[in-house]
Amino acid sequence: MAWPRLLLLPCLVASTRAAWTLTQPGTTGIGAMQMTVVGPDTVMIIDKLESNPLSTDQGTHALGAIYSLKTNTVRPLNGITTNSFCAGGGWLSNGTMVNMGGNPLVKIDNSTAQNGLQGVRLFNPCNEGEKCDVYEDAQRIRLTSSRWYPSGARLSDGSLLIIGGAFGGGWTNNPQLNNPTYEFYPPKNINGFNGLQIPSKFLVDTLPHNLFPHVFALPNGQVFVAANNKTMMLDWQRNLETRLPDLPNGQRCTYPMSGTAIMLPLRYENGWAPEIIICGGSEVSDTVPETELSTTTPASAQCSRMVLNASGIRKGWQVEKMPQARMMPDSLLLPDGKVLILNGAAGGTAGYGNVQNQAQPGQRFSNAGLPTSDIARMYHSVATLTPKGTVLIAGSNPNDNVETRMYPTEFRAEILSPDYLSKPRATMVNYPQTLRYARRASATISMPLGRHKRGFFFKKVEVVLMDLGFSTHGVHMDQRMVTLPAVMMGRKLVTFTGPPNANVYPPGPAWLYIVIDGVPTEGMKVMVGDGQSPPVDPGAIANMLAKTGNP
Ligand SMILES: *[C@@H]1O[C@H](CO)[C@@H](O)[C@H](O)[C@H]1NC(C)=O
Ligand SMILES: *[C@@H]1O[C@H](CO)[C@@H](O)[C@H](O)[C@H]1NC(C)=O
Ligand SMILES: *[C@@H]1O[C@H](CO)[C@@H](O)[C@H](O)[C@H]1NC(C)=O
Ligand SMILES: *[C@@H]1O[C@H](CO)[C@@H](O)[C@H](O)[C@H]1NC(C)=O
Ligand SMILES: [Cu+2]
Repeated sequence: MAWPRLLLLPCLVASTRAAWTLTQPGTTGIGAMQMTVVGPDTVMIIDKLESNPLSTDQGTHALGAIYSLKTNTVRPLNGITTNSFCAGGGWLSNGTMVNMGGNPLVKIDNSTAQNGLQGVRLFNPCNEGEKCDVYEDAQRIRLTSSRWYPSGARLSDGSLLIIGGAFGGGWTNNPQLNNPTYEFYPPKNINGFNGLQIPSKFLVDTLPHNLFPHVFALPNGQVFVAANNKTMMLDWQRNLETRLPDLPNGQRCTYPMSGTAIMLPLRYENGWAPEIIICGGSEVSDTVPETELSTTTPASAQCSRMVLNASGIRKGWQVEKMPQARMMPDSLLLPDGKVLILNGAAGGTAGYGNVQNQAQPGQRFSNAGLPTSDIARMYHSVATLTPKGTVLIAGSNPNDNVETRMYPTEFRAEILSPDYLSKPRATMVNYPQTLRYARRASATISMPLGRHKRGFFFKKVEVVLMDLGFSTHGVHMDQRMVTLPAVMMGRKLVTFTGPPNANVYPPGPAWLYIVIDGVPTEGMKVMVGDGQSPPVDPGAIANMLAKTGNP
């Protein structure tokens, strides 16, 4: 990728006309159902077992791959032994990725994936060029119960909350399939459950449309959860559910009425007050039977937003409209504070839209200057911001197995470059490897040459910490942006203060971007907190293994 070098071209400095661009630089080798950034140049992709062209070292169909943003090629991930179909994922405080849940045993061609409904797949990132694979051992490490379509969120102690899902695959959830519980990885002895799953009434009341709930760890230590047209805060430390208002006008936001949810940037200027926005999905009643839903069932254009503090909750959900209705959209936080809403279907088309966070209601949405794609990104498509500041878009496979008819299994990857990448861009030269809570830190930036010569001047420097999250089914688990108070010391040194506590940014991996007059540097990986493993309770693990089957 040529961004840093491009910045040195004087002509580029002179012409700062911003433009978004879209390219198709590579293919993914497997269906891109799940995606998470693992390194500066690497993105993990996870699929189910199907007739993927990419093979593991054993010659079987690959279920996982590492996509290189440098070469736009993939290498297979070995070691996924269970069926990761429709699994969720997240990262622990020590930098290990957890992929959890999935689907039953499947055999295709000469490849077999064991029952993955209780699967826990671990991955420790390595440098590009090194080889690191997925680790699974269901005898030692597994979920308490079957979870197809579970969600996850990293908590303030660095562990993962794993919530919801179904005992088996299907389309719409129902009382027989529903797994209305949550658990932790690693297992905890908490509230009397000693490593076992904890019932959630919310996940009963949100049937039938409650799979892949939208979940965000909040600065108050609780967890926001949205499913169907309902929302709540879960106080996991006390096992208490506090209901929040329903989404207005019948908007439903979780599978199969998939909308997208985002926690807007947590900004130090307003005390890191969390604001949630939920866009798209459906306004069709959840009592309409499956048999009456079709590809022509309209999607919702509604976005509902609410600040999750006392006054915000009193005010309730505020409603605005996107330019287009979208089912199964993806939404991404960009380091410049904008929210990009993309992908999805609205009567069989795909396109892009954009929300500008700071703009006034009514002017907030803009799709001016955004390219459109001729690739339909529908069910089982993904998108993520990359450390480079680009957006990697891949997938779409509304089929049982690899399919070449309409809508085919889509292996083409696209890179969307936001307008800020066509502007002169600083590079981060020095930065901290770890960031401690409320402690000072500093980074050094180097300005593009052309601007230096003219006595480079800028108005605003922002230090932004991002969790790029885990993307699947339009759900972006753990996606998070936190701004940090910063001052410029001279022209190169930026000093800033780490996040105030583990509720504002749970301990674990983050990407640090410095945004100068709206143009972010490349993101650098930092560990927030001490990099230690989350608490491990051998008693809770032993109890869980003793009391739960291994399917
Ligand atoms: C399965 O394995 C057999 C024996 O190695 C081989 O002959 C056959 O071509 C393989 N089938 C597929 C679909 O890969
Ligand atoms: C949410 O959905 C339920 C079940 O269909 C319905 O009874 C309730 O009225 C809805 N809430 C709102 C605010 O529309
Ligand atoms: C809630 O957050 C909003 C937006 O940041 C802020 O204006 C308001 O004062 C906060 N209210 C309370 C009660 O903290
Ligand atoms: C992180 O913690 C998990 C849970 O205890 C453990 O399985 C994993 O091996 C740890 N990773 C590292 C790099 O120590
Ligand atoms: Cu799925």
